[in-house]
Amino acid sequence: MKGRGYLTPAELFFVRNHTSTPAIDVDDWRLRIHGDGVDHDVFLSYDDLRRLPQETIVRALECAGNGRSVFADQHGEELDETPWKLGAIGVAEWGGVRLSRVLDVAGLKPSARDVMPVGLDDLEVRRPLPRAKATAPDTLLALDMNGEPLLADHGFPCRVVASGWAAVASIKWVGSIEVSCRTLLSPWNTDTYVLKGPGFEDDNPHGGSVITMQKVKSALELPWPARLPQGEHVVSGRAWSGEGSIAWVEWSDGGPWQRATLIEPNLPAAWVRFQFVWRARAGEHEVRTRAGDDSGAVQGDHIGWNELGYLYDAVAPHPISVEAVCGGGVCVSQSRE
Ligand SMILES: Nc1nc2c(c(=O)[nH]1)N[C@H]1C(S)=C(S)[C@@H](COP(=O)(O)O)O[C@H]1N2
Ligand SMILES: [Mo]
Repeated sequence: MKGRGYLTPAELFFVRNHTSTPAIDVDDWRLRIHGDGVDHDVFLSYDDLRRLPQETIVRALECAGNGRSVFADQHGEELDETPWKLGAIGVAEWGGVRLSRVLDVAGLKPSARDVMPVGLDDLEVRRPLPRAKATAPDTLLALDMNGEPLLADHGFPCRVVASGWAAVASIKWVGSIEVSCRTLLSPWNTDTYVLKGPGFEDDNPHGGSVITMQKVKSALELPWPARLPQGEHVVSGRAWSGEGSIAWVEWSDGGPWQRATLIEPNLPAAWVRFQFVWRARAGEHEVRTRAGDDSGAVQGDHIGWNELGYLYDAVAPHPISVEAVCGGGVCVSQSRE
């Protein structure tokens, strides 16, 4: 994303599929809304959705497993799930219809409790949203990403965008939505996408604590590990926080924490770009960043263990090896600084 502007281009946006991307013929596709939480079943076509009032919102989507490999390293463990560094996040402008409007077409009952969008991929990936989240003004059934129809990998013809929540709640390739007056469960809010381990409250019948909101995080826009020539560098990065916005970012190469400069825009539930000047001396370094958001949440140095390695929000030591610059047969070494 370095130098790429504020929004993540659709073709560079991370892709996370539990199975493969389904091929959907939009002319045959219908969105079915059903269950005891609505007055009647409805089937909506793509054109029906396009005819409902459209909105656009700029929002981040981040996988709950983002940072897992840093988490595993800090705990000295190996984890089987996807070993993300910090790239499983992107920010896009999403266009589409509020999910609440679509539910209203079917007559959402006051007694409705849970809303479960179901994907058309072969595992039927699905995850229930409590009514309050499903009907929040910024929960969208998105048709467009950055002004263009969704790409197949990102959920064409339509996907949920559940702002601020782990992106598993943002179901792609939605084919049906079940609305129920009872609690709905799926493997993706019982077996996985749940914090399991010592110290987690059990708020789910299978144990553990169901993941909803994302945390405060920051990352450098550098390869992992990075190599840089010795000298002054403008180092850039991005920081983000669930539904909040970022108040400040600091960095350190082992010395005292120093403020980084934030670069507008700084939208809530999206991210902010930051930069700082680093005088890189030859040798092996770890550069750390930490951010704080408008609710007062701050990135710490460490997080406790959870079995599936979710929601790593502690500081990530970014390995950078700095090479001495040689000219005319003379290498400028650290002592010449
Ligand atoms: N139908 C369906 N929706 C899905 C998934 C999936 O496998 N199938 N993966 C989820 C997960 S775990 C994430 S992180 C996001 C990734 O969205 P993206 O691939 O557009 O970045 O989609 C979510 N929605
Ligand atoms: Mo994910």
